Amino acid sequence: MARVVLIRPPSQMGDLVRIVSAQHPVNLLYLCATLREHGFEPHLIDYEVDAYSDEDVCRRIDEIAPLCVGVSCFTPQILAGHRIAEALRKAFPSLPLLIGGPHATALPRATLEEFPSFDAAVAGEGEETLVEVCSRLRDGRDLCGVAGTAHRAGGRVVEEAERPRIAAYGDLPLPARDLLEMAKYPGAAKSGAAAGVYRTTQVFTARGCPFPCTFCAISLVTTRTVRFRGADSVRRELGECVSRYGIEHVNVHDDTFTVSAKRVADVSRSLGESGVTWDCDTRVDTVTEEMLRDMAAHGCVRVAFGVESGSERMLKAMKKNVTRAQIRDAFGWARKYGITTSAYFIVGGHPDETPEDVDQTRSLMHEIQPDFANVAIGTPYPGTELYAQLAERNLLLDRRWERFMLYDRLPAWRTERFSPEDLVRMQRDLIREYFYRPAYVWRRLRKMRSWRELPYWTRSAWIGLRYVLKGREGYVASH
Ligand code: B12
Ligand code: SF4
Repeated sequence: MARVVLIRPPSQMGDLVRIVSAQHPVNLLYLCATLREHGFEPHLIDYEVDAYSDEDVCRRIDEIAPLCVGVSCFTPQILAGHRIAEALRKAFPSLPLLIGGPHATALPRATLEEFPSFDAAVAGEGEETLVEVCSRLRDGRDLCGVAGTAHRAGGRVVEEAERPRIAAYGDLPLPARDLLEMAKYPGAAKSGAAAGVYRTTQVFTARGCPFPCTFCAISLVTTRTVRFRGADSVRRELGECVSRYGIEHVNVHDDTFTVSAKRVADVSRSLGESGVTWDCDTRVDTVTEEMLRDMAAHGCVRVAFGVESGSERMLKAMKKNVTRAQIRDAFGWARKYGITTSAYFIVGGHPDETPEDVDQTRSLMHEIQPDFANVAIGTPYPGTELYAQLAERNLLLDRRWERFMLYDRLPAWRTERFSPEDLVRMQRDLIREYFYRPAYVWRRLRKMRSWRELPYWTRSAWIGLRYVLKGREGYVASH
């Protein structure tokens, strides 16, 4: 049986990775399950949990002797991903090397032009494309005509037609969690949930988000058409997670979980019946008080809302199109039913943001008092409207992709009013002012679900403090 290796490169999150801990690479587990269903033997190498070295990857590939190797990269991981490809190219000159993920989706041709060790890029959802690519390679054929790819032919890069999204997404096999060494994932967290405490996995019950937020790269892969999985398939996955892997907590990873009220009721019930606690990400304008009450009754312990800004002018400009009143309501309702609240904020999410807009974000943050506030620097991921806006105004300073992080790097862009250093300083000031107050610390301690969480929160406070203090010196000089 032909073997195929998929690799997740090392995390680029530096110290902060110790706050969030490694999540299961569910995207790759879907690819592995689909390969298996089509007669291939998938192998997963995860350098978020294993220590990376060129020697290690070459040794493992030598042992497995695969038909091809695929590397999965977010934009800031692309250099780390290419380093892997370079090492493999040197050691195995004729081994086909593929790249996939959000960066290759946005820039399939440019990725191959910039990173010569890759033979082909897969754009968009990868399940069907990867099977077709591997079948061609197994049969000794080239990739001409394989929709959803860019590849090299006759010394040129050829970009094929887009592949339509997977219509029967609900029919995909369940993610191949059996390929994970579970002990290496001690219980992943999302912001505001303790890592390493509850055995956790991530479950998608739908793909796609219909909203047009200018800074968001999500719909590039999963599209703006929402596709829901059948309730049976979700129940089967939850059952397997609990009975086979002892999962206690689920991060529901749908792009906007509450996009359909009826659906939320069905899925919440399935989650509740499976006995896990769970959390989700969503928007403030797609929840109601009753919905949040029912979610809490079925084990939802945390909701993260994309708040983004306290300035309604910015919320419009970023096409988030929610109001401060909706934000206040959503946080009030969630709190009323005992749900831990997380809020995602952005500084520099639009090129015209002003210091006054940032002040409004600060005041809203202190007004709604989320249990956890996540402040990101608006990052122009390729393919987003934000990227196009900054490029058009000549505000992209360079393309050092490793800097395209929401945290911990000096941005490779600026906005009309803010330099890269300003963006870093404002981000860190907002974080410091919000978290490092006695009232917040006291509330955090009171809201712990178990004393087992204490070491996690202590570690987070320490890592967070180091992070904001680095900011006061300017920015992260090492990057
Ligand atoms: C879960 C998640 C994480 C997890 C890690 C998940 C993982 N698998 O490694 C955590 C929380 C750690 C994380 C961190 C970050 N994330 Co994140 N994350 C997500 C999230 C919510 C879901 C990922 C997912 O499973 N998607 C669903 C599947 C279907 O899509 P997919 O991942 O793109 O995979 C499909 C295809 O791309 C393709 N594919 C992927 N890899 C490969 C490889 C090969 C060989 C092939 C053939 C195909 C292929 O097939 C897959 C299945 O169809 C997405 C949002 C989203 N909905 O995608 C953001 C998202 C991927 N994250 C994003 C970002 C920016 C980050 C960070 C850089 C943020 C930061 N801190 O600065 C960090 C980077 C961390 C690092 N490792 O260095 C961006 C990526 C944009 C970009 N161009 O890079 C996204 C799209 C969200 C956004 N803000 O717009 N993330
Ligand atoms: S930020 Fe949230 S609501 Fe907006 S497009 Fe992305 S996933 Fe959808």
